[in-house]
Amino acid sequence: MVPADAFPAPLPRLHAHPFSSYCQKVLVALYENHTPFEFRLLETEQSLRELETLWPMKRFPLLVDGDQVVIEASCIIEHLQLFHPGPVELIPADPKAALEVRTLDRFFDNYVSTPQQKIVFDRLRPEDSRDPHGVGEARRMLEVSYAWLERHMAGREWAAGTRFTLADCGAAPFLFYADWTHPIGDAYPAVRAYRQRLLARPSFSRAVDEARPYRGYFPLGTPDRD
Ligand SMILES: N[C@@H](CCC(=O)N[C@@H](CS)C(=O)NCC(=O)O)C(=O)O
Repeated sequence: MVPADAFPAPLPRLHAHPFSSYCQKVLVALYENHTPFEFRLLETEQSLRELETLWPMKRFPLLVDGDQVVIEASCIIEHLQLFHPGPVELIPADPKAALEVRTLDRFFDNYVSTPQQKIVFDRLRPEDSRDPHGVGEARRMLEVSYAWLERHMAGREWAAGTRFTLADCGAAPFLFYADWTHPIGDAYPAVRAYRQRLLARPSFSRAVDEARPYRGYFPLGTPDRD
């Protein structure tokens, strides 16, 4: 008789890069719950071809778990909670509380990360293909987002209240890079304090440290801090 655990299931495999904000969002979730996983570093041509075979959009992170291929950072975190739950419940069981968490998760993806990436990707374009109008719009959107978040964070520790959730997993890398891209000014003390709390969280602090060797990749120039 072969014991049931003689052939343990393979670990979920994360195709990712440590410097990518969306990958850090998932890494924070994995580190919060000390979830074992295999890291497939997207660096070589072969690793990028492998990604394209799994997901023709070639966007990352991507999780392979058994026969499931899971795309999108938020969905990967939802998947981890369903199939590899740990002590930190990143999406609350209560549906109304979960809706608030998912709403804030959308806020950080769409209104912090998207304009931040617009500015960074514009800098990577050839100079004669840049889009100053779009970059101006992205900077204005970030200002509006900081102002909204300043009011939202008043009296809160984490984005959805007293517990660290999915929303904070994204907020951590997105505010980290947003501040490098379009500084969070003195007019937003609650947002700055929240960013500092996120940086002090062991899960995110680990992700930041693992990404340090790649800081030269940041096309706007890396500030001498964080
Ligand atoms: N909506 C995706 C966005 C992922 C994303 O934009 N990833 C970036 C890295 S941070 C990427 O794949 N960049 C490669 C590219 O744009 O080709 C998610 O939530 O996971």
